[in-house]
Amino acid sequence: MTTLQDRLTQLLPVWQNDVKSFLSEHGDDVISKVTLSQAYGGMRGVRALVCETSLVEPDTGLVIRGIPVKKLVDRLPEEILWLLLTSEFPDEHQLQWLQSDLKKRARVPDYVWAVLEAMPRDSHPMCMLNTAILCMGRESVFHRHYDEGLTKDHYWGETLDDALNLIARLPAVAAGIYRLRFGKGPRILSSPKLDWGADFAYMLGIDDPDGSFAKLMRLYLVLHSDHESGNVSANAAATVNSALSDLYYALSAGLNGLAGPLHGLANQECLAWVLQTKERFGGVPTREQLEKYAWETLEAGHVVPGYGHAVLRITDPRFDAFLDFGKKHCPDDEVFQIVARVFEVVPNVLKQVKKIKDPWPNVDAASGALLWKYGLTELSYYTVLFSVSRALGICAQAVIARGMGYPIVRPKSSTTEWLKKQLMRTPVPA
Ligand code: AMX
Repeated sequence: MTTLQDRLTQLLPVWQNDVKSFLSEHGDDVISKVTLSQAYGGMRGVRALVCETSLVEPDTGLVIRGIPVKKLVDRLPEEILWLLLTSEFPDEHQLQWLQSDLKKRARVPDYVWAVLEAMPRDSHPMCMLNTAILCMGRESVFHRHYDEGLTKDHYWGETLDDALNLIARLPAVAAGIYRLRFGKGPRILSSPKLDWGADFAYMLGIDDPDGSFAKLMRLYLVLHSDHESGNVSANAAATVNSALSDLYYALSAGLNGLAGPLHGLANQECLAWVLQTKERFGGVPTREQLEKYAWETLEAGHVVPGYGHAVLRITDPRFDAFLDFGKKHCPDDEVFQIVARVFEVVPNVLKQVKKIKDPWPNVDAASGALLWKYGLTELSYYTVLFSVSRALGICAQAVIARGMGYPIVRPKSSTTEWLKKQLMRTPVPA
């Protein structure tokens, strides 16, 4: 039976040689140009990064290692982790190995709980999660071995060790934060029999008589796992990783970015917006009421959370997957019904605002309603769930970056003065 370490030892030299010969033939070819608007506009659309784990094109949405995300909805998050890292699904033995390896690494050190318990009670759960990740950094295998003189060809193996340790512990850390921060009672210990996603659901302590909350968590963890490398969290993590900071620093950097309302925090804001409409209209609003409310939001200078995307120009397939789950498991739930109705109304409103490039729902537009239905009603916790999932992609990208020997990230910046000198130069007469 091959372990992840064995398989990557076989695959990495093949990938390295492939890229080496590709570069030697095409190293000077141009793949993108940069306009002044792009330089000022968050580099939108500039193709200047390489990411092997996934691809997001405007008209298709997330594709993980060549497979559209819609075809991955019945897979376990552990299978996705293996896929992200190796470009293959694990066979039955490999999956069992990965699951038992994660179990062996899952114990959260006591000092993490002591630090979390010492934090002010009103700390944001994302701040608690990132604090926990950073304080576990003292255990970084990469860091320790780097200090002992680790050579470059071994960087990826130690980073994989860090990745597996982090991924193994994150569900327990995140569930512990939930129970501590929201007064849910003592921590629930991991169950040795459960898979990674179901165990997370179990440790949260949400009532789940028919097992459908565990199903939702698995789906949630698969859908948020990766979204190529240009988004704020992946990009921040990759940049920090490129400095050979250990994965605890890199993951934390990425998740600090995920905590922003234009990125991962949008799921919290989106459900808040949906609940406001419910309260204001005393139940499921009519289409007319929703349309009016959407305009009011825009006219007040706010975004409609859960809608729009920097890359996508279609309904996010991850939103579709959540909508399908809701239709199956809670079609009569009022909050879910509002989410479905918002989808019927809001794109038509946003289409009328010229500057908005994507009027369609993104992944955050539906997930909160489903969590709410299962009694996970603490909105400020939602980005922590997103984080546990996104750690899969961020960690996989970091291992591959180290395995491929990518250099430190260092794009060039310019001042407005320099740009003006370049672009406003009086043309030389012919
Ligand atoms: N509601 C109102 N205005 C919106 C909007 C929305 N849903 N989506 C875009 N706009 C506005 C932008 O704020 C921007 O206005 P400005 O020029 O006055 O600053 C203008 O339309 C052009 O934006 P864009 O090119 O269409 O999008 P972008 O790439 O700059 O931003 C995003 C993308 C996601 C930040 C934006 O659509 C947004 O703020 N959406 C709501 C928040 C949200 O759902 N975020 C989650 C995204 C997915 C994720 O990371 N989890």
